[in-house]
Order: sequence, then structure tokens, then C-alpha cells
Amino acid sequence: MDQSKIACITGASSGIGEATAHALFSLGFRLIIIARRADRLEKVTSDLQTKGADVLSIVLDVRDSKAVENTFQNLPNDWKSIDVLVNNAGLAQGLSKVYDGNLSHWDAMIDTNVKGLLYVSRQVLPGMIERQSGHVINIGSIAGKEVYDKGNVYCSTKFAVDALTKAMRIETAEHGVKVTGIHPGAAETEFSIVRFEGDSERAKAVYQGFENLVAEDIADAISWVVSRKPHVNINDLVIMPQAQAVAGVIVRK
Ligand code: NDP
Ligand code: 8X3
Repeated sequence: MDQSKIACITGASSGIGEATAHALFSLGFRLIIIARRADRLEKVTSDLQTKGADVLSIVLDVRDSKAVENTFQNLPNDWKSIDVLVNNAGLAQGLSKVYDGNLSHWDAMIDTNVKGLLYVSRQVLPGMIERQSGHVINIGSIAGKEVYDKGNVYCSTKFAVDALTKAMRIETAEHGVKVTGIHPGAAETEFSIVRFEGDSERAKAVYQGFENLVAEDIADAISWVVSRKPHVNINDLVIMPQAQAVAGVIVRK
């Protein structure tokens, strides 16, 4: 792997994004890592630097279109040529029927999972097109392939990620840019703690009685996807725990 390649990972302060940063460092990438929590990003940065990684860490809320534009327009010169973008920042908030839904939860999910992904992509794609090379990896979800009870808005945002992934692939194929969608099932990260607003008992229960995915399983897949031959694009991967055959049903023992 060319040592000078740059990967930009959003949502790298925990879970899948953090594991992906470590995995892509192992492949030789320099890393731009993005998230809102400065303390957590600092810890991830320091862990990576201890291993010898070249890291540019940026505290940024991907929902803030102006801040996203400002960040990417003002990257230091030697960090401008992003080779791989992992659009991973995202969240679920709550679990309720549409007729009982929380409007601020809806806004947070739509603004982060859909609009945030668009804002970042809008900044990074032009450089890839100019260079006629690059790879965008969008983290969708099994929730973007199947709807489950009370998943309504979260599922809708991930269906949108799936649609945007397909749209981007159509638009960038002529420019030599690869686009991949990765759709995990249940992975134990901070995802459920965030979904249930810090209720760690409720979050823990999500992963009881079966072997869930871990962040490294998805990072592993991302490493494989980015290390295929130049002419090979992995369009779409759905990665599930063996016990979760469909989105809403998990076999627990
Ligand atoms: P985590 O909660 O552990 O990680 C989410 C990451 O997104 C954090 O780094 C968080 O950082 C960041 N983030 C959230 N909102 C913003 C924002 N507005 N701006 C910048 N960064 C943000 O969960 P996961 O690692 O599981 O989630 C990563 C992705 O994987 C998400 O898109 C999620 O929907 C998807 N996914 C997760 C699955 C699972 O079961 N865990 C399954 C399928 C998909 P910070 O709070 O510091 O900003
Ligand atoms: C997260 C997967 O099935 O917990 O995107 O909603 S699920």
C-alpha cells in the first residue's frame, strides 16, 4: 500500500469508525478522523499515534453544513488529496411508532445520517473526480435493507444511504471513483447506548443471548474492500451476526 494514501473517517471517536481508523492505519493509510467529542477523539488520536500513525484529528459536527465546508476547504495542503472516504458518522435515537415519535430524534437521525453524509461527500468527491481516483464507503445498515417494528425513521435514513450509495456509483463511475455500501447487522458499539440515551442496561440487553458483531468485524470488511485490485469494486456488503437472519429477528439462547 502506498504510504502516502489518505483515508478520512467520520464518526471515528468510537465503535466502527475507531476500529476502521486502526485497520486502515495497518494498511498504511494516513488518517483524517472526525467526530464531535474532542476528548474521545484525542484518545483515539493518541492511541493511533502511539502505533506510529500520521493523524489529523478534526472536531466537527457533520450536521453543520457551513462548518463541514469550512473544514474541507481549509485542510492543510498535504491532507487535501483524500483517497478513501468512510462516511460512518451516524446514529439511531429512540425506538417508537411513527404515531408516537419524538421529533427531535427524527431530526437528529435525518440530519446526521443523510444530510451529514451528503455534506461531507459534497466536499470530498470533487477532489476525487479531479484526480480521477478515489473510493467512498458509505456505512448503511441492515436497517437500510429491511424495515423493522419501531425502526421507521432510522430505517428510512439508512434506506436513503443505500439509495445515495447507488446514485453516487452511477455518477462517479466515469471518473474512476469507486463507491461501496456496507450494511451491518447488530454490532455492539456505543450505538444502542446512544439510541437509548445513556440507558446502558437497556443497551446491554440488545446484545444478550447471541454472539453480536463487533466493530472490528466491520473494519475488517472495510480493509478488504479498499485493498481489492484497482478494477474491482465491491458494490454492496450485508454483514450479519449468524443469529440475526433478518433485521428484526435475533435467535437468542
Ligand atoms: P457509535 O455510537 O459507537 O459511533 C458513532 C460515531 O458517529 C461516533 O464516533 C460519533 O461521535 C459519530 N457521530 C455521531 N453523530 C455525529 C455528528 N453529528 N458529527 C460527527 N460525528 C458524529 O456507533 P457505531 O460505531 O455502531 O456506528 C457507526 C455507524 O454504523 C453509524 O452510521 C450506524 O448507524 C452504523 N451501524 C451501526 C450498527 C450497529 O449495530 N452498531 C449496525 C448498522 C449500522 P461523536 O458522538 O463524538 O460525534
Ligand atoms: C443498526 C442495526 O438492526 O440494530 O443499524 O437497527 S439494527
